[in-house]
Amino acid sequence: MKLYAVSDGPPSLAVRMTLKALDIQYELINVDFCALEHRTEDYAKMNPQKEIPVLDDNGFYLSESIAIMQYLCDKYAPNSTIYPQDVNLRALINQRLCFNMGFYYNPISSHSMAPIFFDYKRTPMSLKRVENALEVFETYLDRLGTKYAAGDNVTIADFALVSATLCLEAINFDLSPYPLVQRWYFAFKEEYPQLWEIANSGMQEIKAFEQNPPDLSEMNHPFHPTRKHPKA
Ligand SMILES: N[C@@H](CCC(=O)N[C@@H](CS)C(=O)NCC(=O)O)C(=O)O
Repeated sequence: MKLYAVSDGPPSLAVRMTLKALDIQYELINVDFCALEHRTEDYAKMNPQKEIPVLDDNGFYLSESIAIMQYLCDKYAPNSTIYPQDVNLRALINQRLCFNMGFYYNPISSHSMAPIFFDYKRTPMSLKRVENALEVFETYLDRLGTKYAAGDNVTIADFALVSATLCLEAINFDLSPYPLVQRWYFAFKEEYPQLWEIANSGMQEIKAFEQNPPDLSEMNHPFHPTRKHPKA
């Protein structure tokens, strides 16, 4: 099994945490985002979205981190507590995964990563969207009253949400107005040091880029705001 991953990419880190939690052996293939290794036509054969990560399980190619995490659990650890079979537990985990993908990670990534890698600006609006996402996560934790995002056991939903939240730590974002989010995040670090080690390696890289941004003029990424459309 091979995982094409970017070392500081939250979706890649969430998948790597899943592989580690399930003790699955695999080959980690580092994709160099700044060198645009994921924008090539060869890469697009594995994932036409040209996004990282991609799993290659003996010729079965799968992209989208949620789908990959669910596949790994279903195929290799169907009785695991990180993605249990119980319909209601699983529904809540799936809800939190969708929440992360559709509501939480996007504003966080736009506020933390896009200014570093694409030269977009941090604005009052991007900040408000992050605050809104954190408020909702705080509410979910409050209403469920559990240690982790979908129950008292850690699940793949926590891997996704931790990976998103670490982007905020990397830019020194103050989580103290969200005490339950902060408690959940610290509990994960403390209870799962081996999984946190994976997340932390990405967090440290983002932190270093935040302090010393990559040369975007060299990168020429198609999403860069000043890059002209190739057909223009
Ligand atoms: N929904 C995808 C998102 C993956 C994603 O956004 N990956 C980033 C790297 S962290 C990427 O490949 N972006 C493509 C680009 O910006 O060129 C997933 O969860 O796997």
